[in-house]
Amino acid sequence: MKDELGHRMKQDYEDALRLYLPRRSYFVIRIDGRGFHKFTVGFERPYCRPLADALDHAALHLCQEIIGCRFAYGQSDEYSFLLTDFEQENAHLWFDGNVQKIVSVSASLFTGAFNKVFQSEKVAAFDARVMVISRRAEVARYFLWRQLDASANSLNMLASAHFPHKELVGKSTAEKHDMLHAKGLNWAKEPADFKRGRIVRHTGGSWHTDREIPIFNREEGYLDALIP
Ligand SMILES: Nc1nc2c(ncn2[C@@H]2O[C@H](COP(=O)(O)OP(=O)(O)O)[C@@H](O)[C@H]2O)c(=O)[nH]1
Ligand SMILES: [Mg+2]
Repeated sequence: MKDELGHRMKQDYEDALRLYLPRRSYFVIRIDGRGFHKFTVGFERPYCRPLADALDHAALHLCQEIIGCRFAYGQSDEYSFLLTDFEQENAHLWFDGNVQKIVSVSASLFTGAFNKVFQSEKVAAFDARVMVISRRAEVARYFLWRQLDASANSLNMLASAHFPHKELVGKSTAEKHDMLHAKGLNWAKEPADFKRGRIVRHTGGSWHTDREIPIFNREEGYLDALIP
């Protein structure tokens, strides 16, 4: 009775929403802080280094856990992980590509690792999504897109640390740069990781964070060496 009931429950309800990734492709898992505009109230502006360090720690932890992880890219309150499963004929895909497992375990591992090292009264939460990108050139464009977002975010963060919100609404990128220059501030002189983001990569047998990464579309060799 119990076995029969369990079989029917699984088949009728669990299996109905079991979704699998296709095999032999590129996959990106993106983790993003939930409601971080609120979670970060009172944090250092424009750049909160303890926040970035805790995100890097969590990303490093997840890179070690994900089967087939190639590298990760992080900026603001997010991290993207590239996975592949085509380098060997019998390569394994994490959780056999079970989408619900992949996103829920990714989010919980990242969330747990972050909260363990980040000193705060509040509990941070992260969501996760997974996507399939079949073309290699599109994978590079995905990471370029996130890096362009890092540059735009860091300019906005720097500007909002020095000007009230109402003075910034409707201002273009060039105008924000001009406003900062007028106060003797230069976005270009800000730290590279704040402007461009960070990479977690596997070198010399272990995972490391690279905080001095180039602009992806200026030094194409950098991403080219990371994407299989
Ligand atoms: N003070 C501070 N806030 C940050 C930093 N990095 C990210 N944030 C905040 O995190 C938010 C992340 O944006 P987004 O994911 O779009 O918003 P969310 O939906 O509220 O998580 C930004 O709007 C900032 O408010 C930082 O270094 N310092
Ligand atoms: Mg967020």
